[in-house]
Amino acid sequence: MGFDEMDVDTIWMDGEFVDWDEAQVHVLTHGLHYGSGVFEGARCYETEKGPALFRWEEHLERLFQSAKPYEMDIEFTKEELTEATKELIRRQELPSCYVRPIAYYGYNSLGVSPKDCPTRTAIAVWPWGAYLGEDALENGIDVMISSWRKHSSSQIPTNAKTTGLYVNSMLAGEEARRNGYAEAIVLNKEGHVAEGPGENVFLVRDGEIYTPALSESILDGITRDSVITIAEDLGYTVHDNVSISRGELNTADELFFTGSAAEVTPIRKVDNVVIGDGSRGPVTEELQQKFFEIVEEAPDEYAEWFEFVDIE
Ligand code: PPE
Repeated sequence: MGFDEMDVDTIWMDGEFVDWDEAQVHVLTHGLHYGSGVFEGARCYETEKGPALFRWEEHLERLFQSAKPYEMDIEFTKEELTEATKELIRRQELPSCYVRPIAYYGYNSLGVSPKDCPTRTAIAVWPWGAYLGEDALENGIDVMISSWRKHSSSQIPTNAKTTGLYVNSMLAGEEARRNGYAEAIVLNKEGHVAEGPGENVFLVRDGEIYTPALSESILDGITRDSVITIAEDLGYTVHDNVSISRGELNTADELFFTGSAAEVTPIRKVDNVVIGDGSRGPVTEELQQKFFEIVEEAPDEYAEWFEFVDIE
């Protein structure tokens, strides 16, 4: 995201709509020093029925669940956060955008214990195109297996979307890009395939679909869940409770990433190994097309996935 290309001037902070330039925190903010924030990333799509937040309920639910292990009390209700988000989208007149809610321990006393630190909450929205580039959606990307392992869920709750976790994602992603790859795949402590730095990973073999189990120290991705549902609705068998070994990536017919930002992105190479025929595979293409058709049409069949912004 380049901040200069943004056409956004308002951010919601702790109940107020503030100017972009005023949306600041104190340098002794707890979350800055210790990574004690939880956040979400969702998309608002320009559907044929108007702008709509995609799977917003699930994103809000995960935000509140993420706060739990950190004993963080988000001082706003889901309804208030929903209204704030819709109002931000209306005010900036954005037909489609990315939505980033965050809750974090703010400034009071410093020290690892967040005692007496207020929980602060903010929401920003901005236009965000294809996460890994338009070309990536069609032609796929080259990824490397990171030399960094993902933290284990016995070390930190990996199913909570916590800001501090993302230094691991940063290390893995930057290592990949330094080496000429678009993105990384990160193995977990056991050496099984976990996920990307900001994506879940799927494998297609002999017409069936596989994705690592939630017990593999991954984020319970909402796009992962959407794609599983779409695949099953299309008649595919999906194995979402399995371990996947590194070697299985090489021999897969197809691989792809999912994520709110990444949507459905094909993977054409892992390290230097060509996956399938080295382009977007037919199953990936079918799922991707269906995914984009759904977010474009907001069909009745998937009505519960959409929260309309109600622009006048
Ligand atoms: N794993 C990780 C580690 C992750 O960060 C994401 C989302 C996913 C899986 C997919 O989850 P979901 O979005 O619910 O399908 N990554 C977000 C952050 C991207 C960023 O660069 O920041 C996202 O896609 O919004």
